Amino acid sequence: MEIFGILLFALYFLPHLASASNAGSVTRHYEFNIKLQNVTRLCHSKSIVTVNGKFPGPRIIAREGDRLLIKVINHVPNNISIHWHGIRQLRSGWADGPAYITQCPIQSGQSYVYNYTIVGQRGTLWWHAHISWLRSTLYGPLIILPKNNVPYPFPKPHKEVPIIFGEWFNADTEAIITQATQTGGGPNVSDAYTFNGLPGPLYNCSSKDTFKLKVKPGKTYLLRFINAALNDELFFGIANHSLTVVEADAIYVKPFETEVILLTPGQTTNVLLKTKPHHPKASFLMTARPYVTGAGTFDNSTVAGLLQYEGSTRHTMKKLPVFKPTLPSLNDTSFATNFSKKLRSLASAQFPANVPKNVDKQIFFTVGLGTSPCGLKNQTCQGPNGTRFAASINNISFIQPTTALLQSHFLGQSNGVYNPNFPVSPAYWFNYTGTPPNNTFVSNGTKLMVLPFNTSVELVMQDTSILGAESHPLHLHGFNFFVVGQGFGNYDPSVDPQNFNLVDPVERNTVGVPSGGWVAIRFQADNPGVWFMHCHLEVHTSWGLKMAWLVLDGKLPNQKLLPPPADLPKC
Ligand SMILES: *[C@@H]1O[C@H](CO)[C@@H](O)[C@H](O)[C@H]1NC(C)=O
Ligand SMILES: *[C@@H]1O[C@H](CO)[C@@H](O)[C@H](O)[C@H]1NC(C)=O
Ligand SMILES: *[C@@H]1O[C@H](CO)[C@@H](O)[C@H](O)[C@H]1NC(C)=O
Ligand SMILES: *[C@@H]1O[C@H](CO)[C@@H](O)[C@H](O)[C@H]1NC(C)=O
Ligand SMILES: *[C@@H]1O[C@H](CO)[C@@H](O)[C@H](O)[C@H]1NC(C)=O
Ligand SMILES: *[C@@H]1O[C@H](CO)[C@@H](O)[C@H](O)[C@H]1NC(C)=O
Ligand SMILES: *[C@@H]1O[C@H](CO)[C@@H](O)[C@H](O)[C@H]1NC(C)=O
Ligand SMILES: *[C@@H]1O[C@H](CO)[C@@H](O)[C@H](O)[C@H]1NC(C)=O
Ligand SMILES: *[C@@H]1O[C@H](CO)[C@@H](O)[C@H](O)[C@H]1NC(C)=O
Ligand SMILES: *[C@@H]1O[C@H](CO)[C@@H](O)[C@H](O)[C@H]1NC(C)=O
Ligand SMILES: *[C@@H]1O[C@H](CO)[C@@H](O)[C@H](O)[C@H]1NC(C)=O
Ligand SMILES: *[C@@H]1O[C@H](CO)[C@@H](O)[C@H](O)[C@H]1NC(C)=O
Ligand SMILES: [Cu+2]
Repeated sequence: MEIFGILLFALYFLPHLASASNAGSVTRHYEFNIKLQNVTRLCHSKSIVTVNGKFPGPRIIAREGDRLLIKVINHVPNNISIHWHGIRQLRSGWADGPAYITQCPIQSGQSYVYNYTIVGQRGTLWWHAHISWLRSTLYGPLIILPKNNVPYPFPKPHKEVPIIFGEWFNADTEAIITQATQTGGGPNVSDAYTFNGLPGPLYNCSSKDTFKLKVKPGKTYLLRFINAALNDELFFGIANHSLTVVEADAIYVKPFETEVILLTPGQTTNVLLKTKPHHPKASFLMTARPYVTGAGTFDNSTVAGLLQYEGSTRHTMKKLPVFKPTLPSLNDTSFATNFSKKLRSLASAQFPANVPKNVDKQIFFTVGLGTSPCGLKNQTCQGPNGTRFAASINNISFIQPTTALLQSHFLGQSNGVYNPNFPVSPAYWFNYTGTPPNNTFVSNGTKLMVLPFNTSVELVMQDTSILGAESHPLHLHGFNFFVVGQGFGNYDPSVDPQNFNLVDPVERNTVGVPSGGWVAIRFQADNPGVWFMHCHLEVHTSWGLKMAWLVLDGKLPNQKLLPPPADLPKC
């Protein structure tokens, strides 16, 4: 059974899969040893936090319906927690992973077994650290194959290849976010982007670290893309080859062809790549570079990998011409808009789009940047006009508690930990995408939005231009949602809902709030627990662009959060 024959590490996990191929749902055991490892890129060697010494981390491969038991053992000085990005975690919120939301961190020398079942999901997801900026090196694919003998709703690919985008920093990312928190300014940007940990030939001292996709002519490959970059949305393309998008965030979509894809951090997508019918006398670069809407400095570099047709000898390959793809310009918002409009649920009998048709609770969030006072006596900070950068939802910049929210809720000890009064709309109206208000200060707190079990929610997220309009990829834990509408300027509740798509909207877990615009989503709050929602640009999360939902238990026994596992870490 050769599924991931092309890439490194494949053999390591194939036995797990093979052992399950005849049975129904199985339990799969993994051990994640969190270790330091010296890794060199761009001629800079540094000690990074890894899983089992691998960078990027190992793949988890499972089937829909399987139970996963992943024992995470912390051998490093840092506190650790791991999030299984996009997994629904039905009634198993204790295994979701965000530090101080669903669990206290796994401290040095401790371990914790993440225990959950994959229900009704198949496709490409991923796992990553969910504490501070450690996900810069702690990440890897989480691949969910359909149940045995259930085919894909597209032709069976010849091979499947995960391609995970990352961001490489020569400096220690923990030092970078610590420094930014102290100064109040923007954190230093990365030195390179990577494909499967490799920056490629367009960077100095990096040609030997190039991702190569070796293909045969006349075949179809399933490429499983993941954007694990810390702070950047990325365009991607392959020279002279078009891509057919078939899935987004582990949900099948109506196939469409495109030269370029755009992924925000946190998003995943599966595409089919049809190779040329005959051996071309050329090699082809695949590249990725950022889509940027904000005003700050950013890493404007380009990662490249090679698409090589097998059979050419090393000697002839050297002489072949190499073609480069053309990517949209760094600020191409019209590409971003058109691309997101092409994404539609398959909405078939087998894979229906169960969009909530009636809305129990309508919610309006403003999302964006602002400032907070420097707070250092007689000093100025490095944010705008001597302030600190901050970010907020409905003007509330989230303050991380010192104990886990889910635990304090479950034990009835939420007093002094959080307030259950997150506002359903901003305190006052202003022209969200117009001239910024004079006062850019945000307020702060640890507030939760409480939802009775099975509430159907419509949430409009409105970008603000307080420090300049900017696209924010919002990620919701514990649920998928349907993206029913989007637009530019201020959302108009009397006009815009008429254009909502309730038939085949894309279903996903991370959506870009358009720069200077809004997006409307719907979801059914059918999963009891505390669920984090945050911008997946790590810098904005650090500045407070995050909040949490508390979904209460339902009446029936199977509508209640299960009790915490015995080894749940303590603060
Ligand atoms: C990493 O490199 C440093 C300095 O060369 C060395 O002291 C350390 O033992 C290395 N760590 C590992 C895990 O190899
Ligand atoms: C995993 O969770 C399930 C459901 O709560 C429980 O029955 C099972 O005992 C757990 N397994 C382990 C190894 O903790
Ligand atoms: C960030 O960049 C500045 C300017 O290049 C440098 O002085 C500083 O040391 C960097 N910070 C970290 C944590 O690497
Ligand atoms: C790459 O190296 C060349 C020559 O050493 C230097 O001029 C150039 O600035 C370097 N580029 C980057 C991005 O570091
Ligand atoms: C990236 O930014 C640097 C510094 O602002 C600039 O010199 C360089 O031309 C830019 N490169 C690209 C490819 O835009
Ligand atoms: C995008 O960037 C180009 C080149 O830097 C600039 O000329 C153009 O005005 C920008 N477009 C937008 C919409 O900001
Ligand atoms: C702050 O500055 C004021 C006026 O310049 C000075 O009187 C005061 O002592 C300073 N306070 C501290 C803590 O340095
Ligand atoms: C900073 O101060 C300038 C000049 O007073 C003002 O125009 C600008 O809006 C201020 N920016 C912020 C973010 O407060
Ligand atoms: C908001 O500001 C924009 C940009 O200045 C302007 O075009 C728009 O008319 C304003 N909207 C309202 C409702 O004032
Ligand atoms: C902002 O400040 C300017 C100049 O001080 C003033 O003219 C304007 O009315 C203020 N705007 C608001 C919304 O307070
Ligand atoms: C929260 O807001 C209060 C009141 O404005 C302020 O004193 C405090 O510094 C803020 N805390 C943080 C972490 O920004
Ligand atoms: C790890 O987390 C615990 C519990 O929140 C905290 O007390 C401790 O200071 C943290 N340690 C480190 C190294 O961050
Ligand atoms: Cu953001």
